[in-house]
Amino acid sequence: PVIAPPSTVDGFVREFLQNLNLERGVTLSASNPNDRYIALAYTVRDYLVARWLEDQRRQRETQAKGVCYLSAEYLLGRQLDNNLLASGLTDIATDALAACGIDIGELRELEVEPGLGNGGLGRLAACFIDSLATMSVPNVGYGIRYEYGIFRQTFVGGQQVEQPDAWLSLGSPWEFPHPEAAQTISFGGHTETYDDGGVTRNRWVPGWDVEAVPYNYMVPGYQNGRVNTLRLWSAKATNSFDLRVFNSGDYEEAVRAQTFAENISKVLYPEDSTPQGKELRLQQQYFFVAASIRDFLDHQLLPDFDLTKLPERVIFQLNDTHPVIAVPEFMRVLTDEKGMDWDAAWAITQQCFAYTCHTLLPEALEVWSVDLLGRLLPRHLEIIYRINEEFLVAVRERFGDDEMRIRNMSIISEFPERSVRMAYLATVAGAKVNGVAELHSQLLRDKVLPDFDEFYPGKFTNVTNGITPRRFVRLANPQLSGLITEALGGGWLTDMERLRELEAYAEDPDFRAAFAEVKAANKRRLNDVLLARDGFEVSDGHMLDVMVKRLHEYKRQMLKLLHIVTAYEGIVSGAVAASDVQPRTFIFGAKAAPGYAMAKRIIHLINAVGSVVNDDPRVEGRLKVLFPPNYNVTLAERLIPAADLSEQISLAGKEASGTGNMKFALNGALTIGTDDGANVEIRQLVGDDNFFLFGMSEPEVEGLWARGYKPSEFYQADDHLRRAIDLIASGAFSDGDKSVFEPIVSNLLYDDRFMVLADYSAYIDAQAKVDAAYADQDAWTRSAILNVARCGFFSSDRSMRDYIERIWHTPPSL
Ligand code: DL6
Repeated sequence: PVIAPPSTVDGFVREFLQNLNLERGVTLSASNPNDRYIALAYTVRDYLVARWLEDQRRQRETQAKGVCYLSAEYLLGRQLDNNLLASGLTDIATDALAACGIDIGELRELEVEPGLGNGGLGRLAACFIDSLATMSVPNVGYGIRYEYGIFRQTFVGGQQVEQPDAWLSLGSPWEFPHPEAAQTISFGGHTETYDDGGVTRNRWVPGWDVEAVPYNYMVPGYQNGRVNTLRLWSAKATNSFDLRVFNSGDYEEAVRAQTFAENISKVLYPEDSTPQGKELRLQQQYFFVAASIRDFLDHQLLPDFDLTKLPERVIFQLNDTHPVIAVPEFMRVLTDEKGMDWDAAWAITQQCFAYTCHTLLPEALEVWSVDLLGRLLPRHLEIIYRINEEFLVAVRERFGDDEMRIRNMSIISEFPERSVRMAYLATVAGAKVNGVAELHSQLLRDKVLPDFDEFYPGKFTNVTNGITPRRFVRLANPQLSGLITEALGGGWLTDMERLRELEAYAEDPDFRAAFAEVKAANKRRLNDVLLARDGFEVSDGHMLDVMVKRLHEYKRQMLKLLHIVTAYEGIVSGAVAASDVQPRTFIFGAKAAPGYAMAKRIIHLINAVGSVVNDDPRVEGRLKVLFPPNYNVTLAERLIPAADLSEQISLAGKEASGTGNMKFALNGALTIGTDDGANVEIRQLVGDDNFFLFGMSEPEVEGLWARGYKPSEFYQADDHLRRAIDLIASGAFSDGDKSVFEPIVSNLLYDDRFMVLADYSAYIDAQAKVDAAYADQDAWTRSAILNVARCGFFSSDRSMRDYIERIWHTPPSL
């Protein structure tokens, strides 16, 4: 048995020094900071590993029902602090390192976060596995160990330039590679029929294969001794070198196959809402789900496991459409490999999968051309055809020969090319389908998949997203956490509804003063971070107005920017005295998909407006625009606790949920937002007095489209709007060159798919209310406290409870 080192400062010191010597091959005095960071990480691992092994042993023995979470993305953030917190070792480790003359804070800063996700979807997966471990629910998270995660963003002349994210270059101490446990994953080839004792069956004769090597990560629960597993797959060539070719002297040819295979897990696709339908992406998707299913069936189950009992043992949760190819793969394994008959296999499949949809944008719903799918996975295409055939027979039985409906519901679409609609396949196969906020789930049923909702009563449900309070409150905001613990005592971090008890404290002037001091301290801390990182200063006395999220037109960073340009134009035109302006610092954080030209132009414009506004003496420093590059989880943890105002301003009906909105509210920022995604629920919980609502509702958006939306009419009708747009068009932010931002201007005036101009005046009015409210600091603080007190609902522990009760039926296994 593995025994954890003693939980004392001495014990920690000994283990740490041993790791420096044995794992890094250096003495303390000869070690460099990276040696020390890695030895520290190994030391923390040493404390967790005994529990991890024990939990795996017990799970194997009890075969309790568990969740296999299939996700192409996990945006984990840094691991060190989280693992120290979970294991209760933070103080011991700090003291132990101090005893060795090392400041643990310096080592913390060396960790490169694994950016294995694009944004909300990947971060949600990371929050969920944290909550499952904290709730002692059996779970393996399965995904891809991309060698390069989300690109590192830099700005050159205000424009985004992408750099590769070589997060593994200094070593990754949190992972356990298992090359000996690699799975062989096949692709290509053809199918054939054969005679199986008088029955004609189909089988796959693949053309090529790769190895999937598992890398295991520990997922410790919060101070409960539980450690679950995250298993990420890395691709390797099956025969690294074809010796024959190598010996013939054709070195290039010999390594070509290796490079080809290893490309599969090379890089994360940096699009979060416009999948490109690239072959490599389908390879990635199949690669990781095939390896995961095989891993589950061959290694997690006992050898004599009765496969008809699978629904009592596992649920595979499909995180968006990326892993949906798992459905035909599971069917293929059960029928072709395990010899189960089709109907029995299908009945099991329909109980073992559930699907979460994370979007309403039609372009984000993945489809794969039949051509490509048939070439890469010919047997899977046959299986999909059969699933569809039987499904459409059932649809006909129910609705008659309504050809329009059949065409609309078919998993195979015919236009613009014959392709497989992965969301439909997931809906047909899944026991449950859920959206990620009340409004989103409603729109999913009513607008995206209405025929399916009618056909499958009870299949659709909602689970509103959540965020882990361990990372986003306790670690990100230690001072606020301390204040809450002083007021409520311990225990709230795993029972966030208890934050309600803070409501009474909102009425206590001493508590309000302490709360305001925490916010001020978080702003000072942010100032230090931004100064060191980017040379930015956060001025005293400024309201911090923050918009951080992926850059996408539907999220409407442009609307935020028009507000800034309006405020600036007011000052420079003399309409408003600078001295009357409420000082504000606007902070943006956003990456644009590298191929998304309009998003990149908007980034350029934000930076351009920033450099003009920040340098204009007429502004008297009362408006400031900061855009720190490379927004990531680490920066979020510093920015969010310092924010006063959270910008959640997507066009109603476009943002599925949002999770940043929850993080801000739980850290005491007030939201200015539309009635979209989880904003709706945040507002319902915190109350209208503590939320700045503006803009069209979803039905109003639909109504305006139906009547015919002409953005130029809004431009003509609104003086402020016209002046702001004219200022951009005049070249004021591009050294007089009118052409630079012309595409943005004409897009707004003549297209404006996301109705920025239609919501502009409501937004400006709401911002005036924000200014007025902020002038009364004490009342603002009271609202901020009420936001914290009333948002416990948005803990991902609650989301997990909802999934468990309504979808998974996987109780804790202690
Ligand atoms: O559910 C997590 C997250 C939501 O909070 C966001 O609202 C949603 O945009 C995001 N979805 C995606 C996938 N595709 N798109 N678009 O990233 O999921």
